[in-house]
Amino acid sequence: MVQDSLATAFIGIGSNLDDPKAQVTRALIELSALPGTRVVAHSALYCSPPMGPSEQPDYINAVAKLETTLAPLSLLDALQALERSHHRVRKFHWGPRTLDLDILIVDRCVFTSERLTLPHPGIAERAFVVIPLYEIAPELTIPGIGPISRVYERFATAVISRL
Ligand code: A4P
Ligand code: MG
Repeated sequence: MVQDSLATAFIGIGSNLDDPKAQVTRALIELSALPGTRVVAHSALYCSPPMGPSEQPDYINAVAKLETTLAPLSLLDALQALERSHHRVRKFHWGPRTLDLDILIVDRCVFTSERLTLPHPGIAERAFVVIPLYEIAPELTIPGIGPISRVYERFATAVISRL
């Protein structure tokens, strides 16, 4: 569903299979081609060891800031179609993937429904989300959580490198 109003959304992008840097770079271009959508900023690419099962390659992550007329569930549909077009296969929880696109934040939305929770659960616990998000939006307040600057401070010693 396309709504008249423009929403600001932050998208977490992750990959650890089949040339992850190229997967993330291609996803940034594809996001800007979604209907009614512009990528207004994106972070650098970051590399970090896997959270969860450790027998999988390191991840490349980035965060993009969108302006979009897509309603949140339509945005989720569009992102899942992009994941499928990158041949994502779900094998096990937190397993390796060619492309993961998470809706981190949409405006000030705080809600849980069957298919979508906003902000994305665990947003404040993941260095690979908080560090690129802070890079592009240091003044952001995460709805229901607080200023990102406070959250960012907790990751001073996180193992993650900016490419
Ligand atoms: N869903 C609910 N809310 C959302 C939302 N805000 N955005 C539902 C996107 N999807 C949302 O998603 C499962 C279901 O969640 C969807 O069908 C949707 O209806 P998924 O992408 O298959 O699940 P996932 O990615 O395995 O789990 P989750 O909880 O998104 O975990 P993460 O945070 O993506 O963790 N290590 C490093 N270093 N870097 C990574 O990027 N990623 C993961 C996965 C594990 N370890 C990692 C990384
Ligand atoms: Mg995910």
